Amino acid sequence: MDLTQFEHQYDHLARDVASFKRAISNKLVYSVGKDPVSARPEDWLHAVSYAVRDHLVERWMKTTRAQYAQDVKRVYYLSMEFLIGRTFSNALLALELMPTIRQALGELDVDVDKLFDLEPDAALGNGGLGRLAACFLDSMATIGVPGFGYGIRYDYGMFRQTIVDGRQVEVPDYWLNQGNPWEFPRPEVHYRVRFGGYLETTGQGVDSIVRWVGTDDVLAMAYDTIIPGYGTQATNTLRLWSAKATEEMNLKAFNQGNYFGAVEGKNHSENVSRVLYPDDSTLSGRELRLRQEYFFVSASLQDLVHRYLRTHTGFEALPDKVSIHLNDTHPVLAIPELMRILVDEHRVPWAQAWALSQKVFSYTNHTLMHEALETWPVDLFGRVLPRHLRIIFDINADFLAAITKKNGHQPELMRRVSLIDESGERRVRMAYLAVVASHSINGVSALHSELMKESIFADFARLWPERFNNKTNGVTPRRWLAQANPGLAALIDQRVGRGWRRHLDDLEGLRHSLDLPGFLGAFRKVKRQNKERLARYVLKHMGVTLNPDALFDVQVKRIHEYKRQLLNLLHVVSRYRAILANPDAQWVPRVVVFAGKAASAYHMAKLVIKLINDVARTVNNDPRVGDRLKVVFIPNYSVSLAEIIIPAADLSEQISTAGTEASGTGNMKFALNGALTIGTMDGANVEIHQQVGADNIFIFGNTTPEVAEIRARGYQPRALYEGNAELKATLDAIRDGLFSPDEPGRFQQIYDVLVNWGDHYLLLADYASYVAAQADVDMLYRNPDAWARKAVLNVAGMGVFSSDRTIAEYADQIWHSRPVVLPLPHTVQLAVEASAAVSSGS
Ligand code: 26W
Repeated sequence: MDLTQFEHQYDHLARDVASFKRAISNKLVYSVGKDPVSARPEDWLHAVSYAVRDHLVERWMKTTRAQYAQDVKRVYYLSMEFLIGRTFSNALLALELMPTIRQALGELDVDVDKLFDLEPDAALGNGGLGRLAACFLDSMATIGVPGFGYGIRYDYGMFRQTIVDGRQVEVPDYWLNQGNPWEFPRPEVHYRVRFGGYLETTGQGVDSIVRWVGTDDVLAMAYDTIIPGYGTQATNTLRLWSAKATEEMNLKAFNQGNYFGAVEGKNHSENVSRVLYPDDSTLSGRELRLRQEYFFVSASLQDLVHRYLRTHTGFEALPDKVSIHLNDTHPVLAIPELMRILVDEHRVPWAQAWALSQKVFSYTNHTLMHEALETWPVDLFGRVLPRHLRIIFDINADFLAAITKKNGHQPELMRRVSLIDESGERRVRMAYLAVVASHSINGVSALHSELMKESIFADFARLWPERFNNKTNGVTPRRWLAQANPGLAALIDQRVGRGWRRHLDDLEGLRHSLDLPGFLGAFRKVKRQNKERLARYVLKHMGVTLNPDALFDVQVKRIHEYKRQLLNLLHVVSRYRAILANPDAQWVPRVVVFAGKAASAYHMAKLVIKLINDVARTVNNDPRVGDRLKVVFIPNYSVSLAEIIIPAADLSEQISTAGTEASGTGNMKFALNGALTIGTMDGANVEIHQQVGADNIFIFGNTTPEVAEIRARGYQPRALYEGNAELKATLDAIRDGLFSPDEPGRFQQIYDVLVNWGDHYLLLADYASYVAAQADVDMLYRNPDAWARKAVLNVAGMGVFSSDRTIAEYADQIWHSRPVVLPLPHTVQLAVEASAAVSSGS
């Protein structure tokens, strides 16, 4: 088709208020099918979403066409999780349509702020890893990296957390029940994904042909979501796969009159995309999880190979046109799957297929925690994916032969690096497979990347030092500043202009504003308004009144022992006791905010939630305490809640045991929103410390080498307990039921873990220095201007933590991708042509 002619046949969409009023009304009637007189707010939300989405579609098609025309290298970001949150206000921001839509809806008598709150979060992730993937999509589009996200369209995302009698109760999150106006179902884009069966081999050695037969199949169907870039016409695509049965029903059962039996199989096979595993950092090891991993990886690989072959013959150019990035080990089956497609389906010789694979794959590690490292029992693996197990054995044989050739016969080394762990029940080591197959292996903060080379991948880092590198995480300033904190965004605009949304380093310019009359006052006013907004939320949803003049001390993240919410709580309890002992001292009023989900089977994390709630109830209802201390556990932490909580924080708690938090990204969001950090020298805190300067952060606790030394010497938490009267009294109070009078023994276990069972995360070793740092916090907060100065210096130093910087480094150093060049927008193009005509005199 002649594209120019085609372009004249659809409307280039107008962006004025009147046009939007018309478009929204039309969508309401003709797409949603609702009469304006009976439309519910949900209907209006869908109508306006469709109207806005149309504007993204134009950009999307332009970008896709340009990508094809320029035959650019595409980056495929494979991730089991994308924690997107809401899309509507993000899209308005990307299209710079917020004021227009506000006015258009206002004139239609619809309250836009009410609509924002109706949109469910797309919570297709657990925590840090999934949210990072979402920030990366935003940055790839913004800086023009031709990227595709591939993942799973879970029917049920991260569970909704309710708190019943102080305990976490999980509720299913059926986020699609109102429909999802942002996705495009693509029933024509589907692939067969096979499971089970057995292998038939013909021929010998390199010429042998393996056929995988007798499988149980399911279809993967594509759903596309447009990812808009900011300040650019470029967009990208997030393609999520949903399982469809290969046959609607079993006709034999149906004909025998067994209707329900006939659809049972369908339900069973479609379970593979039903629900997100709500496990952050422990491997469940369940068969359905392995099936999920293969399901999305197989569909994605078939799809990208298909796309490549539309414009290429042969696979020689594959590494120049395709990068596949593995977000942790969850998509590592992509490696044997690519080998299977190349060798079994396209008859590419094994050695050549392997060489291509090594150029295509790169891998990010997100945790050093042992219990998070994925390994799968060989038995289970062989039952579900016999062909892939065989391929992994073959890769392993080649790999072990190669290192033997290089280093001589070293049985001990072979045992350590083998892709198969033979020490007990035989297991496949997914992280090692990722390392062996990838040309780049990166950690997510400077410290983590070093520790990764010293610990879990030490042998590999010696074999291939050039493959290992660091890419410190970042966050998107569009969602985490412009969208979440419009007040601060507007203040920054006045001082340094609007360019920081794409060039976060511009925030450096705030340093010059520190001494401008009124600036610190304006900054404090914004913070105060954000605290009022959070206080309104807490009052409405929890019935607890917060004083916005108090210091808001915030720890929000997954509940995990290594993140040490308990250490925070020990300080809270000590403070509570001190207030009771000395009520007339000059206390700095504090509100301590917690939020976060516990994995459903994580007993200790759930007990911590109960303790936080029991402490909150006790403290908040103790008339002797008053405003000096309030404690709240806000239920159901999520992306959209984070957007309310983070801008309201004065103090950001980043207090993991040194050496355990790979990076953290919440730490960056808080500092970007003008909170001061109290933290250990862990993860990206180390780099935040470096950026903001030692005077503008509260660092405490043992460092990573000190932690190692304490453990090596034989750590004795009981000695610390007995040697510190305040600590002892605090732990005794928890143990003896001060917060659980109805069940005095409820928290005995928490006491035991810390005092008697080794305190694995060294809370007691860091307690005294943490409490001392908290005293410094109080002292500084008494001087509002001094506090605000440091807070501004935190914002000013956050430029490097933009995910745009992170993605530019990935694109440059790992993917070697180039941005797609977009034709100028229609109107600009005409203007350029006109001025060219004038200057050339034609
Ligand atoms: C297989 C079970 C499982 C599930 C999730 C194992 C491991 C995970 C993730 C790797 C946990 C995770 O989200 N890690 C976090 O990744 C963030 C982004 O890089 C970092 O900022 C966090 O420090 C890290 O904990």
